[in-house]
Amino acid sequence: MRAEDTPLIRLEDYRPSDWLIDTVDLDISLAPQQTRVRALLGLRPNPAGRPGAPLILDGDELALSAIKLDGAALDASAFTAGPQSLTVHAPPQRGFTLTIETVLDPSANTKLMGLYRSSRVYCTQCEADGFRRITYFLDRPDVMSVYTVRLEAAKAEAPVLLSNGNRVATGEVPGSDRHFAVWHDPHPKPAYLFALVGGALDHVRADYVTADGQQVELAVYVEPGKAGRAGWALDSLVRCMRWDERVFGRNYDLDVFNVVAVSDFNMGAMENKGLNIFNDKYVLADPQTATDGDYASIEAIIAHEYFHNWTGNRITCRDWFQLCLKEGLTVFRDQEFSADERSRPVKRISDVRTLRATQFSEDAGPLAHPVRPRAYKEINNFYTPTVYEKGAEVIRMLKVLIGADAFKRGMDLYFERCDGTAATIEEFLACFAETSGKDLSDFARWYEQAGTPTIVASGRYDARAKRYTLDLAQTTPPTPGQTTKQPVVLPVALGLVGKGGDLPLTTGSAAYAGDGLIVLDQPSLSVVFSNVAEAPIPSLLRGFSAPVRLELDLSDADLLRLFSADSDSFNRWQALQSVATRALVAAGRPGTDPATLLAKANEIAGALDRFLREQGLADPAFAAQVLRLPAPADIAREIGGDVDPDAIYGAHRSLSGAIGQVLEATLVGLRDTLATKAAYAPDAASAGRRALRNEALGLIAIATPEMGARLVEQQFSSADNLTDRLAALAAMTLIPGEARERLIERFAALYADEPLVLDKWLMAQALIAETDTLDRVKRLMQHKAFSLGNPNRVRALIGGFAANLTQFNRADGAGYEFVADMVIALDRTNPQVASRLLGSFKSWKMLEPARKDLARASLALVARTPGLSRDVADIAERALA
Ligand code: 0A1
Ligand code: ZN
Repeated sequence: MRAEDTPLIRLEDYRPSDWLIDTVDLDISLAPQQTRVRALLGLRPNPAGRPGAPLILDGDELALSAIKLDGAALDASAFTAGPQSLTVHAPPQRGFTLTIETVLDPSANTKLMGLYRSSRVYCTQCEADGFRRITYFLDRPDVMSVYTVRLEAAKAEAPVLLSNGNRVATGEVPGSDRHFAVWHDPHPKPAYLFALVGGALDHVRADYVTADGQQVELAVYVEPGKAGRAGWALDSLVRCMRWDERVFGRNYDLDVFNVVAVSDFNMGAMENKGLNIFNDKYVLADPQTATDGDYASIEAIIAHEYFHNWTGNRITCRDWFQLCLKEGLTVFRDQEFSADERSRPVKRISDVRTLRATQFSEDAGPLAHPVRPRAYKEINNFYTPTVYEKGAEVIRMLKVLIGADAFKRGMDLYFERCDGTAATIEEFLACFAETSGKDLSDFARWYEQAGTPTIVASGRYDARAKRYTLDLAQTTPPTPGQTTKQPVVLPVALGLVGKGGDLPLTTGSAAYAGDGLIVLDQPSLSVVFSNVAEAPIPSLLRGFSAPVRLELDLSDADLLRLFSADSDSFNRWQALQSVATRALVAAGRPGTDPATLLAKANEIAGALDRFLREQGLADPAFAAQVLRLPAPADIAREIGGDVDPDAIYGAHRSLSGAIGQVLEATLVGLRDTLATKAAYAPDAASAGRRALRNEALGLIAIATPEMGARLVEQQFSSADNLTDRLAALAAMTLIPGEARERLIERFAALYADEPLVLDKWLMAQALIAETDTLDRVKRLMQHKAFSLGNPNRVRALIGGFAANLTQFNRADGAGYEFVADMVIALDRTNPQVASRLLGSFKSWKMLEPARKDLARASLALVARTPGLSRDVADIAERALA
């Protein structure tokens, strides 16, 4: 496939389906190589479609074995069947049934779309368009059907048989070693939410009663022997179900809710109705095999998939252009849940770090696209940080702009009005326009316009008139296909910080919405505050109220004052990050005097020292975030062009090392104070203490490697949990030498039977910023822990390498060549994993000219490879454009 040959699907070409499928009866007889699928579809013409239209069903690599219309065999001339479609030329213009039989080979399905086998477990993945790999269908989200599914399998091979909805029958197949289960899902759903699971699985279960009194059986299914690791997922499920009842008034709506963990999965997890299927990485946890970060991710992703039951399943998307309708909103909901369960400011900081690292970089490169794209060639390439994370930011801004009360009423209206439908962004926004009485047509531009806006801000204080004037201007840089940009509606939460804290805000400006909020909805504006008693320091974008870059010309001294005095925790953290970023941006450019960076290191270290001594123990999770400098990749993005990754990494190391040296005594003392004899517990407070200890360990390792290595050894040997062991390993990867290699071996031996832990081991090595890392990665590909067939292994080792700023971007281009070769190899078996890996090239255009040429050459090599999947061809084409 060449990308030029693939049709572009456009939002403006949307039209309703000519046919509807009200009911689907599936009879699936599972067998490893020959699974038989009989689908009985209840069809009728769509009153909103074109009368007399043929019936064209989607397929993907299918083979038809039988077809009947209203129970009678169809004449061969009445239909045309191929691997990619099935057309009934002149279907009756009334309701009728179609029976379709196909035969599948789940064991040969390496794409992990449709029905496949993972470690002897049958499972499905149908979003976005995998159902058409099971049977011919109108595989589009606005065709919604009621499903009844009969599953049959050998009892020994698949004692557990699950599908969507409620189980209505089970039994033996007489005269055989097989059994069956029948599932019925009363809620009409699009095909992408269909799922089945069959296998020998253990489970943990709990009874749940919804706020409106419905009994629900909850269960988490895992590979045999792993039930001891399923408790946290189940616990998270119960907590998020209660939270959704309390905060969004949403109750669950079936008698059962099942979660299944599988070990081969292209993404994180999937919200199939009543039967969520997960990458086992986001289910399995115990203190020995999961880190604090894993516990937090499991909680968040369990919640995310559960929350989809209302935002995604009960109300789904009319078409795939509306993907953000379910994804942005559901990410917003899971972020809020985690913020309530843990620390809100710390959650916000970590979400903003992710947003900047993944979405801002996407927005700044050739793969930039709007939150709601207008055209695509391959929808699977649009499950992006822009659709998910920026999509969530848009919802967050909406809430800030219309206020919590109108937002809540808007959500209620949306749930009431759109329940059971396949909706659009316009329908969603209309609910909030109605409850807030505001015109949201300008706000809607957030869905259409790609690129990260920049706000340029400056302030002037007139001491005589006691007036402070704040000038704000916005611009959005051009992105592919969008050369000119319109202003967007930007909520700018702010405070004016005086010596004794926030000053009262008095202004007659129409842009001031009260409660410390300016709405910047034009190219520029000025807001004049009166009765300002002293020269203030502006604290802008509090809580990161809009997903933008901010250019505000504050001195480092003012920023350090905000760091110590701002009432907004996010901006306290941001202030110190800004000081460090500025220093690193300057040092990352050629020709800067190293002495300047060292002077800055002392200044930053002084502020940190005070902070750690006075407040480090008050909120260790926050302190850990403060101690973590912006990553080298953040600095590269900030520089934006002619980037030399080695110079940036070098500056980063120098700054960290210098800060670490000044702070040594404080860090060591803090580590001692935070050490605990209590057994591991995954709660946020305990995790925060470990995070701070381990952040300190990393700095010590860079600043004083001998002491670092000693502390690492101690920590590794005495730790009772993976979080501390892995942090020790990560710190040791910063210290070249024999001791590091020995620790790497020790870790591998300890976790030889734990693939998910070895993924972290693979990644820690792939991230080492040294020139022999590429050879190490190639060697590790031969390790028994690695397999090109498993997406988690590939993401850990190859994906980890592609995220290694200095080594992926090696000056000799060998990093690009390696990743390009891997993309080409993976594309033959799993195009989705291959195209995601190719996405690692998304920032190539900001590099200095020599690297840029090398990166372009590797991308071009991929692009001209014969037989590419649509997934990879699409990314290669857009990345090169
Ligand atoms: N809807 C899922 C994401 C998802 C998308 C595609 C997949 O196919 C491989 C799998 C999962 C979510 O948002 O969690
Ligand atoms: Zn989702």
